[in-house]
Amino acid sequence: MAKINWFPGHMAKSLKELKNSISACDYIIETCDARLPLSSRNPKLNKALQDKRYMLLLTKSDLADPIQTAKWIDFFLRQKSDNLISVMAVNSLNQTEINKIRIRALADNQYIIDRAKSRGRRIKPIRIMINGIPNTGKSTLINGLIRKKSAKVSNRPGVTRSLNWLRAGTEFELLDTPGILMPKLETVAEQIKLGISGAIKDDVLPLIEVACGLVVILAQQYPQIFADLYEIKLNKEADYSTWLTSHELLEKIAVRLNIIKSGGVPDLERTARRLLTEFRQGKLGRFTLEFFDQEIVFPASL
Ligand SMILES: Nc1nc2c(ncn2[C@@H]2O[C@H](COP(=O)(O)OP(=O)(O)OP(=O)(O)O)[C@@H](O)[C@H]2O)c(=O)[nH]1
Ligand SMILES: [Mg+2]
Repeated sequence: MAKINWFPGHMAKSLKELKNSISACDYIIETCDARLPLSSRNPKLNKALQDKRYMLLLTKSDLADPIQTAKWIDFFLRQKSDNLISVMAVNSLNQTEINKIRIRALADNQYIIDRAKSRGRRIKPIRIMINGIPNTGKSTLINGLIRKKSAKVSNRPGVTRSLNWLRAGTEFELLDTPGILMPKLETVAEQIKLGISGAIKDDVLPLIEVACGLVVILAQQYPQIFADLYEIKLNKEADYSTWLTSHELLEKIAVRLNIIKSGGVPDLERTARRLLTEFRQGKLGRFTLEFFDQEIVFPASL
């Protein structure tokens, strides 16, 4: 799989602006995708902002495997530090869950309110920067916290293109920021997982390979779903970590869904698109793509 490089101009510009804005913020909420909590973090960005206290928020938890999400929260809680104050998971489409985030963010910053009170100063809203890689639900979270559809949201990555302050009542001022990916993605596995999750623009992705990557993960971690969703029985002897076997499985799915080109050939491009769309919408079920206690074996480069 060729190296993907998707670091458009607005990301480079925003990275600089984020560094400049950080001193005006009291706290950070870093969003990452609950289905791939390591690969969906940007170490470069975190290094630039490292001195601020922050909450790590695993978003889209309604799409992730709940058992694995609980394990990941535990994993990050064990890494708590002076800066990493809270670790939570959220379905940002659910207002009750958003309210829990609001309460935790207030509690984490109560000391600022207490300090202002003790000095007889006016209590100002807590200023929170929301950052994270593209499409991890930053703008959605902000709209939930301010209870208005003010920030633009879309199922495509790279929608927010500039920094934008929004007021949430008297409690918070929230800085919506553009999602910033790493300029270079290191491994095939990382590219595949980010591609599946929707963090990289589909136009720059080899969709068939990404869909094969999804098949590889599902066949290793959730093999039962092939029978449940497509009535395909996996061969227990087969090695589903290769491009060849995953291609074959994708072809079987195409046949099963009757996605066929003229001449009776399975249409892999359309099948890949359909599989990825349904996965991202949660229509296939709740799945995690990355496991802290198990390695997925991915195909080597093509
Ligand atoms: N199922 C589910 N979908 C979510 C959740 N949070 C956000 N979304 C969806 O994810 C997509 C991306 O959300 P945005 O809020 O635009 O993401 P963003 O991080 O602001 O993206 P950029 O501005 O491109 O960096 C939208 O289709 C949202 O509806 C969640 O917790 N669960
Ligand atoms: Mg956004």
